[in-house]
Amino acid sequence: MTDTTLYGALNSGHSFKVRLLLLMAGVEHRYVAIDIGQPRAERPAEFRAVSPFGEVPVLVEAGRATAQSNALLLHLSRKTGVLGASDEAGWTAITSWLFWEANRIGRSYPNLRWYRRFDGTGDPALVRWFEETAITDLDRMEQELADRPFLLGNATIADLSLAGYLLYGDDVGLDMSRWPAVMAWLERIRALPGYRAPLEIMG
Ligand SMILES: N[C@@H](CCC(=O)N[C@@H](CS)C(=O)NCC(=O)O)C(=O)O
Repeated sequence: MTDTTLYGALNSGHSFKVRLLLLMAGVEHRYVAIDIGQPRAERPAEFRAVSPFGEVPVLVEAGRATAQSNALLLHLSRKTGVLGASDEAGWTAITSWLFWEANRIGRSYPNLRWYRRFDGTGDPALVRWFEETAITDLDRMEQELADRPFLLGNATIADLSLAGYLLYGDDVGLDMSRWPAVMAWLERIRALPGYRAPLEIMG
């Protein structure tokens, strides 16, 4: 019986990247899918009791709950030795990408996807802004990945973090062929040992 539980949601790339790392690292855990279409107050009491911000993902280990996907990636990578860095400079570089993700591609693309796929009522000016910022962010990643297989050379949690939502492969109204290095990088992530597709593990 495991003392580790991950709460996530089917279409949450933030949850997906954490579950993927748990599976790739072989960490025994229970996964509980939360329906985030439900109002917060109606979600299961078990989840409401542990979720500090009302959001997924939340990881509970031996009774201690932690939120924020990138904090969880750092914690799990340090604990298991999987997809981490070999020295302090490497951890700093990973952390820098994780903060960039939280502020840029982890905000622009998921919001664009939300409005294009799940909620057609978004203010067109807002949706356009998410589209413009997603394009800027993908351009930046294209530049970065043009001359190396992964963000830091070898695969790390920084790759899982930035790729989280992109790995769903949804049509969000962007012509992804504009970013061939990003697309090739996603294929390299899909080829990593233990990789599992989002819809296979998040339901
Ligand atoms: N910064 C957070 C973002 C988490 C987040 O946005 N979670 C969304 C799903 S992807 C959520 O729980 N939405 C439902 C809600 O806020 O009630 C992280 O990286 O974990």
